[in-house]
Amino acid sequence: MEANTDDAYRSGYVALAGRPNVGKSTLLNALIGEHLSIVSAKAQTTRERVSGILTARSYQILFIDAPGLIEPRYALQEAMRLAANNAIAEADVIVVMIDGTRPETMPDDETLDSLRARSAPTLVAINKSDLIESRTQARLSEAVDRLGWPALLISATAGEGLDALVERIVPLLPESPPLFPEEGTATQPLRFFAEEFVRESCMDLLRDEVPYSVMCRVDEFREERDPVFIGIIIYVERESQKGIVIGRGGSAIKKIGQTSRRKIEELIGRRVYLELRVKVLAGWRRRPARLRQLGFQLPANARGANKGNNRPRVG
Ligand SMILES: Nc1nc2c(ncn2[C@@H]2O[C@H](COP(=O)(O)OP(=O)(O)OP(=O)(O)O)[C@@H](O)[C@H]2O)c(=O)[nH]1
Ligand SMILES: [Mg+2]
Repeated sequence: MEANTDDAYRSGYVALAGRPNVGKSTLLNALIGEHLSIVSAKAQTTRERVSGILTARSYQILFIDAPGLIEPRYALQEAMRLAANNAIAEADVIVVMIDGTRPETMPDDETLDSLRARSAPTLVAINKSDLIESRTQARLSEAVDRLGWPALLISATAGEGLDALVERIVPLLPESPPLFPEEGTATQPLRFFAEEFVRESCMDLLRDEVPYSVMCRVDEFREERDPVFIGIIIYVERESQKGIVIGRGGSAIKKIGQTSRRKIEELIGRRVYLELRVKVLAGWRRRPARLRQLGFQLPANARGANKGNNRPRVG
């Protein structure tokens, strides 16, 4: 992709902002050409920002895939919303994504106001163009017109419109030498990806509330061994969920291990021995202090387990 027509080298941060499930992570992966950010058919998959670097002869873009823009109802969602807000606050260019098959996946008015207040160059990417039906067209055009930003149709899964999107972004970036090394696409450590790939398999293979109660943490990582030894703890919130993650005779955890090991091996290009263990960390999603210990950044006034509306809610 070569989009810059003037001589200046351009480089900057581009935030992918949008409601859950509109395809932000799929787009990040498609733009970078690697599986960096986990994707699932379920909403609220991404919990922390994931960055990918796209380097070309005349520009370098750091794309930030962030959690979906949600109305937080408990502590983990507050951390997710903060991560999304921070990505928007740091961006040189904002790409607001909507799911073209569901015009109602527009960010809410308050969010739109705060995006406008940022007054950063903003584009709208209408995703899932491969699925948009003609009867949705009118409603979609009306919704997009109301946004008032230039809009492009894309399909992250089919790879359509992605070159055009990059071509629109590049002239909006500041003139700057590359901000990151020119080789390499990821900015996060291997451990992060190992944890995320196990969680992605959990999102795929487990149902209802269970995948939302899963959190993965590496507790042993031995790169000097062959195969590389990676020990990961899968935390759940309740004893009953532990049984579900393990499955009858260990069948579920075996499947989770097989699928995630393959993804980790592909990323690091080496054979991996993956050891998974399941532990209960009671109600971790609703406990701000616990979440901070686990490395999540929360707003100063994050609500605790007994305050506010803490009904479990997904999607
Ligand atoms: N048909 C079609 N499906 C898509 C497209 N882009 C993404 N999807 C699907 O949409 C679902 C959600 O994709 P994600 O990339 O996880 O969405 P997200 O916006 O990152 O979601 P959160 O992390 O929950 O905020 C997945 O099942 C994707 O395969 C597209 O262009 N066309
Ligand atoms: Mg995502």
